[in-house]
Amino acid sequence: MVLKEDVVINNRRPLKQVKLILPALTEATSPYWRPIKYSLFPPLGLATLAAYLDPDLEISLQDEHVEKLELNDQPDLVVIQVYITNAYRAYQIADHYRARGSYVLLGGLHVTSLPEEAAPHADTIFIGPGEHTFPQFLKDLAAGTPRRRYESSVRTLAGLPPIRRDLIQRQRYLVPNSIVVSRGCPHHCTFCYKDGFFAGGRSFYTQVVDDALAEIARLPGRHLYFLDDHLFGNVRFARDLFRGMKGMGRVFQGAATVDSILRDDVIEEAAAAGLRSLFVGFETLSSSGLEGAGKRQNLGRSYREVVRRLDSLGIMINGSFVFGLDGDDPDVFRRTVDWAVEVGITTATFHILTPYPGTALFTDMAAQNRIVTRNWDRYDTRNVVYRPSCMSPEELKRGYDWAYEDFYRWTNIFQAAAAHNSVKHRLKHFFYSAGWKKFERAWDLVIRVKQLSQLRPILEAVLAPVNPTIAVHAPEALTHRSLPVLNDLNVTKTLPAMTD
Ligand code: B12
Ligand code: SF4
Repeated sequence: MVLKEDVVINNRRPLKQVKLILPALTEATSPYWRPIKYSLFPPLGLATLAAYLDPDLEISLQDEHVEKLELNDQPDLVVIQVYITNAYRAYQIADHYRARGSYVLLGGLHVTSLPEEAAPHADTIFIGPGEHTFPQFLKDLAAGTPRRRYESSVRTLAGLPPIRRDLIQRQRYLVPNSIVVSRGCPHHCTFCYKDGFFAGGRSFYTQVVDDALAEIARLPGRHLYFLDDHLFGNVRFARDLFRGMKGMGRVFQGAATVDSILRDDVIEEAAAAGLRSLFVGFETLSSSGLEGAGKRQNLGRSYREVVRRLDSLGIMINGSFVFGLDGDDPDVFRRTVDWAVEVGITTATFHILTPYPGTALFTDMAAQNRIVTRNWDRYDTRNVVYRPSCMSPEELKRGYDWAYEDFYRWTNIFQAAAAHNSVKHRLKHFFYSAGWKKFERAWDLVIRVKQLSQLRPILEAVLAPVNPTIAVHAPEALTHRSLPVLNDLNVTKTLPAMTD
């Protein structure tokens, strides 16, 4: 750790105030602004970096998704996280602070993809994960020799200092307990950010199991959300993690691949440890689409068997689907939605294929002259930024909008919920799916009156086990404190069903 008295910025300003900023991905004025979506997770990456700073410094962490940024201050060091769709906003904030004499750092996914674009807006840029480069920068800064550019090559999570969760305003998020116990993924899908981001070193590595368990133990409450790209990516790690979590009384959500659900009994271990909902990358029902996307781990696997297995363990499914892969025709939307409803997928996340700079997909599309815009604000997987092979861009956009609308129609929510064998699973499916998409105005209200944390017990209750042999105590999770908010949501009458 670097102590504050060692550090002098630009050879003139002593380092006293540090500000970490996550600029908004989508502005609140945009038609796509969904307050609940942007109030789910706190800025974990920045809280991870903050752990390397001297705790005696004045440190603030601001997330523009949940608060208005205070821009009239003059911090000595500004650390900004750049994703593709907040890049222009991030550059604006960076320019603002540099004009005020702050030393500005830019890092994250987009800076790693396009360092030359980011560099003019920063004093120093960072390529790749920051766990090694950021502390190195702090040392160099203390020595008066900070570099313009740092590239990550050392890849380990060993000895990671505890994340500065105290800087996170927990009450502003529905899921303050987000956690990542690994980085990257063992697979190589051509549209994914990960090969580009982790170039120059290992692209999949995990924490030591005991460190991960200690991090979990530090988190208050019961609900956790693992943001790892692939929670089951290392079988031995996953198995040990879930065995260690058994008996902790946690309920959790995470993400994993199709093959890892079918492969062995890790999924049973996860369910026994408290896994209640899983994000699964089905992406497409077409095997040529899978081949084109380099998604070999899905090829030849029975998606129905994946659903059956998760269903039998009472695990809800958030299915991820991509539209616009080469070979997709205008029929793809109906086929996909029909299948998802028929098998009982709980929630679906649809994406328009998006070639992120730095991916193999982007390189191929650019070589074929198929990229139609480089306005990064449009790279949000809701807009068509390339020329699809078997339909027009307008058909793709219309089909994508239709898929969301159709999947979340009441009749389809009922039908998909009815696909489960157990009555309790049907009810949970219904509440989770309807709650996520059908009560938007109620979510807005709860966020506006800053009562989001009151809804956490309800989320935990909906995530209670379907199979009573998997022991956790959901009914107690629903306290009287939740009730005023539930009245606003107009679901009070239905509560007993959620916790039966
Ligand atoms: C949480 C999350 C969100 C949250 C984001 C807000 C938040 N609070 O972070 C929400 C739900 C809002 C979200 C939305 C979307 N997301 Co998202 N999300 C994630 C997720 C699952 C986890 C992020 C995380 O916490 N990672 C863990 C931390 C430790 O890592 P990190 O944040 O990357 O930070 C590290 C480094 O990047 C680096 N670093 C970062 N900043 C800086 C700055 C400096 C100075 C330094 C030194 C280092 C540094 O150091 C940190 C420690 O190593 C990632 C997947 C992933 N595994 O990262 C996808 C991911 C970031 N999302 C992605 C996408 C595509 C989206 C959506 C477009 C999807 C959609 N259609 O809805 C939307 C964006 C909407 C929009 N309008 O743009 C893509 C990004 C692609 C890209 N090239 O930008 C990812 C990578 C998923 C994927 N596999 O494709 N997302
Ligand atoms: S499985 Fe998921 S995280 Fe892994 S490379 Fe493919 S898209 Fe990326």
